[in-house]
Amino acid sequence: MSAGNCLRQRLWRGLAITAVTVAVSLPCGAMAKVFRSAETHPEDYPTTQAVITMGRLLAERSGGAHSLHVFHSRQLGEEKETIEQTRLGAIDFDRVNVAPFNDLVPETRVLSLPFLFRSVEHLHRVLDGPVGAEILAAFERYGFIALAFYDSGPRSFYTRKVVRMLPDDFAGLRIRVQQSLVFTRMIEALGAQPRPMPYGEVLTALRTGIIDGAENDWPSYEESLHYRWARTYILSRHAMAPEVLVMSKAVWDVLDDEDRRLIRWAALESVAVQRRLWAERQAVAEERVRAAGISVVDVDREAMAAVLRPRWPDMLSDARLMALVHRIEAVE
Ligand code: GTR
Repeated sequence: MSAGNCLRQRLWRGLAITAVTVAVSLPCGAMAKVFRSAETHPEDYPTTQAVITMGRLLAERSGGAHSLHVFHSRQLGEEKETIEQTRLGAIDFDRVNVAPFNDLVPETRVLSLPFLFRSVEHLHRVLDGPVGAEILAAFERYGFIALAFYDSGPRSFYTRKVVRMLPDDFAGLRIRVQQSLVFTRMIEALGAQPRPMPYGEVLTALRTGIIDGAENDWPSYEESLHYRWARTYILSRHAMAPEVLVMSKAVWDVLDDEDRRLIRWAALESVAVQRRLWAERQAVAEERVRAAGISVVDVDREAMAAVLRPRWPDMLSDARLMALVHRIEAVE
């Protein structure tokens, strides 16, 4: 296509999408694209809305040349599957939790460790600082460009039967975890039986009694309807594994520099949106499940931490990663 045609085509696209096309930011030769992004949660969920926001920014700033469609509610599959599809380039973007990445990208294991982050502020300082940047950069070796971390609240256990003492009351219980070695070993260390399975299978497993419990943050516990079957929410707040937005390196590699800059910029812009929506959603989700009559149980978090922290090396199963842990601990 000639440069003139290319420019005209972009302008028309831009005009069709935005009322005022300020600039045609794509250099000629760059390809217009409708990106596909995978998401496990429904459309109104904070992570989904953040990626939709990112797509809107991308469309606006590319003069309408690019757009992004979020396939929410697991339309493209469960997280392990979408990760693989993204690695292959069949899916362009993927928003998942770091836990299903733990086996593939070892550095992410550190972020899943129990009782590592002291507070949400501590987590943000780590993710927004050099350690966060290093972990994002580590994805590239495995076929992904990691663009941003999103918030996920502290994860707590929830069970079908009433559990009061952790770890004592946990012995033998079948607890669903994400498909991650860190979480699997954590459950073993608590004397329970880990049942790694995809998110979309948990509701049926709880309903039919195949598992006795699971663990997640307030918004997931509410949105997934797990609270209807696992009526005891135990405030263990044992992990804060964040969400991550990645892009397929196979797709990234054929983009030009301007598109890459645009994508990085739009992804970072969406972080503030996600954090705000997340804080709101957490409060609403907690309120809804409490109103639905679940029992909320306090636990001795110190006792749990005393059992789990010495097991970190085992959960990481890579001695090199302890250096990252120490750097995180040292972040004020
Ligand atoms: C949620 C997370 C999802 C998914 C889910 C799970 O907190 O937002 O991406 O990983 O947990 O437990 O599978």
